[in-house]
Amino acid sequence: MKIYKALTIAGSDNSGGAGIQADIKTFSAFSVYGMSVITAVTSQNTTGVKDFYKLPTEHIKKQFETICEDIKIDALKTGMLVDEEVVETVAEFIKRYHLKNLVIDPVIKASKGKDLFNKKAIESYITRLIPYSKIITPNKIEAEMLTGEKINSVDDIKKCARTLKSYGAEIVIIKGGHIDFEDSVVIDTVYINDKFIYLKYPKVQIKDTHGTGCTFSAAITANLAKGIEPLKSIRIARAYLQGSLENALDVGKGSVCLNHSWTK
Ligand code: PXL
Repeated sequence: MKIYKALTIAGSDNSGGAGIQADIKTFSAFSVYGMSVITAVTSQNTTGVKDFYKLPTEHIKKQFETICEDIKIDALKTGMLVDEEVVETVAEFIKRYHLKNLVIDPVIKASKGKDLFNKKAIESYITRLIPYSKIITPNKIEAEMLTGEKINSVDDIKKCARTLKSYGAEIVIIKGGHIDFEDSVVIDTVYINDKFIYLKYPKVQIKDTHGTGCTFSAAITANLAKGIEPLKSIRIARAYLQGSLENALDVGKGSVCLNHSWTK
């Protein structure tokens, strides 16, 4: 049996809802062998992020190098990259090892009390990393921060997607979770081959959650790793995310956690 291998470069969420932990659980749900390069370690639970510690860039490089020297990576994704040094490190490794199938989840927003990103890194994303990406998956805020544009209408979303594509991304997905088209649905906009495709799902009425962006991008990455074509990978990933939201788990006192194993 062929083993498909995927790598996540992201932060650790010790409470298991987002970041590295969500990514690895998702890779496993698709029977893809998961690996990690940890950029930072957060201290958090379902009520919020209390603190985070960035690992020294040299150590992040060593994690990356040891994997690349040994194992063929079929697809990879990025999450919380913290600062421009890490963004540039990822770009260097992608170039050096000719890595393919990069999914960028540009985790930029400040999350419950702690900034997960340094604004200087935005420029590095645009000039160094996005040119290597197959798919980029920003939410509204991230798309606005990366483009300097505002999203208030469907036309704004299209304009923003075109700008992100002009940075070198092959496929752009602007997630609809923070955009209110209609009360009862979430619409993700996929810009692919100069066409706009809309993925429409009923809004799941649950308490606050986190890790949805990590899970969605990890599911896309897992399917790309298996050699599934991008649009199909995106559709499979979105259906999987919906199931993990509909079967969410009340693990702690705060936000609910996605159920990564709901398909089993
Ligand atoms: O969902 C964004 C995110 C990504 N990565 C880590 C996080 C969070 C949000 O809290 O903690 C490690």
